[in-house]
Amino acid sequence: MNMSDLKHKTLEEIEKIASLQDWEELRVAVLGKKGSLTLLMKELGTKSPEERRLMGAELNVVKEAVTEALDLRKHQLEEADLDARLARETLDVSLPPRPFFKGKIHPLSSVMDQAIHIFGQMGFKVAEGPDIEEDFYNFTALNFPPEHPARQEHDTFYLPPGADQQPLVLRTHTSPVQIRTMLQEKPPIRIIAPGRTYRSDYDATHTPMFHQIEGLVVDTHTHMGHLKGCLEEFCRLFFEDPALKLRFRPGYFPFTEPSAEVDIWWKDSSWLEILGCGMVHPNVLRNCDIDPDVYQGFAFGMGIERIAMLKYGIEDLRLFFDSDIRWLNYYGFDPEARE
Ligand code: 2NL
Repeated sequence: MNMSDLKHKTLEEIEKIASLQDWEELRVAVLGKKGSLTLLMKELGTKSPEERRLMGAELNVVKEAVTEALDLRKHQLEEADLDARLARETLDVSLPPRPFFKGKIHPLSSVMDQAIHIFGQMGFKVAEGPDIEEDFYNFTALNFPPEHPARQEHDTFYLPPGADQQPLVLRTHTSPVQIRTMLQEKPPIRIIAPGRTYRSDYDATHTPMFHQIEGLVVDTHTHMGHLKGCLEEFCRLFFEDPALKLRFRPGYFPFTEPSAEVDIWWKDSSWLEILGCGMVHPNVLRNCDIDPDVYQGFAFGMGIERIAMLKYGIEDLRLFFDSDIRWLNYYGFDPEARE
């Protein structure tokens, strides 16, 4: 077959290719290792220089034309393939989505985060400490007398003493975190201590594990006005009511003097107690090597469960810890929601 016939025959065949598979077969038959054009190229070596020059030039022209025709046909076949697929595959946008389950943030975690955020904006830093505490940090340093009822086996979870024979307890409040901070850092101190706390109590309004946030400010001119302003600001921001009314009643804690209980005026109907506070007792400051003639402090403590129940109308404390996924789905918070 002469060169011109080969060219026309091949171009005709390319024109007739109907599938990408056929295309690949033809390419191999023409341009592959043993393809018709390849073999002709190889034959050049056996020709005289004169013939080689003439045939070589001709062959190159044929190869170029064939290659170009192959490329074009491949492109056409791919386009046709895609068109066929687009016509065949349709997307039914009316199909219902598959159900998917998104986790929720536990209301206690959310309330804790909210409180930390508010106090953070006021300049408080978060301090943390161990859940298992030494008796000294949990009671003694906080001016609890040895015979105080809270120290009784009955109310506090005691653990076998540690290596140094110090009695160990599950902390009954987060105050020991603040004792540790006062022993380690010099005033001015402005911290909150959020975390788990434990008391041997279980009924409709008490669980053996619960959560607290305590706050502590120690500086040279700290007074009750600062305490009242700080708590009023917190309560108004937390309960999202800029006009929320607060009432400070006299109270008693071994670690503050004077001490106060704070109530908020709730839903135009009644006073509700939400936290306790006071000026840090001079004995507590002394126990932490802080001179009460130079420094004063205010402190407060509140139960996270309590303020969460009030804010979100959660009726039963025990539901917080039942791990009922339906409850969590209802009362929990969307982790993707942004304020
Ligand atoms: C409450 C009352 C309170 C404190 C906690 C505190 C901590 C130190 C020194 C002095 Cl280191 N006071 N904490 C003070 C007053 C009240 O908690 O009803 N908590 C749920």
